[in-house]
Amino acid sequence: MDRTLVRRDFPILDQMVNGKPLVYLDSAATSQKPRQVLEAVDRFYREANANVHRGVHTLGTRATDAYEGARAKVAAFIHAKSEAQIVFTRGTTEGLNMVAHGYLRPRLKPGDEIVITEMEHHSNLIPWQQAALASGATLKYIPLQADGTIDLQDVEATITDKTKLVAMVHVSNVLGTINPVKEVAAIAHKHGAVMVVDGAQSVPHMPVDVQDLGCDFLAFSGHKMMGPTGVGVLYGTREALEAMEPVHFGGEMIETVELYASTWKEVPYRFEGGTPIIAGAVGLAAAIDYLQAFGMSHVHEIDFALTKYAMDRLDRIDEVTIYGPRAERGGLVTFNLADIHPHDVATVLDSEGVAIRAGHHCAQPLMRWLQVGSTARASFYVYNTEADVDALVAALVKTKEFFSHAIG
Ligand code: C6P
Repeated sequence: MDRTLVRRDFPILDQMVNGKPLVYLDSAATSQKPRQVLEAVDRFYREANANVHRGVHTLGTRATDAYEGARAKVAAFIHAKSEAQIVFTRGTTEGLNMVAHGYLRPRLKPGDEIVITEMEHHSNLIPWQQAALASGATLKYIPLQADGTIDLQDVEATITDKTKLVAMVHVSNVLGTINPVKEVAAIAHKHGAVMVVDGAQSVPHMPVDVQDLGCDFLAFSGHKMMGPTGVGVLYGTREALEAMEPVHFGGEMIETVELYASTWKEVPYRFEGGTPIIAGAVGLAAAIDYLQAFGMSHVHEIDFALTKYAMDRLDRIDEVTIYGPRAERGGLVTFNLADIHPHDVATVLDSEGVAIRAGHHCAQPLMRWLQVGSTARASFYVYNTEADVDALVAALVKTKEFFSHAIG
């Protein structure tokens, strides 16, 4: 596939920022959207917009078909056994909170354990922390190795028969670490615990097969995989979803409502209270089509090649510290430049048209583990090229010069 043609699919990339061509290296925060997705959402509103599962009229049927078609597409994309295992959510954060509130809290007792790692995004940390605080359960952390990976022996040592739930990020949004979630799921299951995977950074960038991983729940966000903001997915096994309570009550999710009691629709509809995210799901389906035209293995190869190229180039700049493992990793590189504050780095880079993220990346415990307040991060997707990395490196060299003059 010709990568310069790929770029043409993303109209937003074709612009000048601060007088320089835009170089977008912040896809881990949110990805850009190809015109195929923009057109699918536009077409939906122009030709099919109606509420779903209610109207008997033609538009209602069109909208319902489009929405349920998107569900089937997502199921096939992550190799779920059935579309009934796909719950549309607002994103990863909402999916993880639904599991914490609907699945974990009702069965958590004092003395039970929840196991996570020190590299978790706040969205895969606070819901479990709050569940532990509310119930008297203990939150335990699998420690990190010096290179930002986890050791399966530590996993074995941390998960016990008291563990009710293990939650782990598949690909770290800071370190790029790809965690062995399949092996961890097997250990969790040996102890009767359920396995929750935060797929926010994996599903957009590599093949993910939920049956092969053996996880009970997996959450991800559409906006990080070329889909619209405001749509995400919670996958669960049939058994896990049947055991989960709804957390959003109202229209669409009920079977019968009496004055003092109600019953719920079958899974997954009982989890989608209110008018669902219809156009978002349609856009996500178009994003999946777009990604599948590449093939997810190819997406992963492109991201990793760019990351490796970036790490090689960054290594050549004095005083750049790169965090995370070097070999197997996701499509991002987190770094610091001397003791220049990452926000200053990002600001100078922006003046050169280069968009990166700076901050704690919603992973404050991990920042403490790295012994830094914040970091800079460049993240890649299939619309990026080596030229973008070269622009990043050139802008960083300028940043370093700028600050050495300013300080000197
Ligand atoms: N990380 C980043 O720049 P939401 O906001 O619900 O779509 O995704 C939350 C989330 C959960 N887990 C991981 C591993 C993530 O990376 C994210 C989002 C963005 O790294 C915004 S902080």
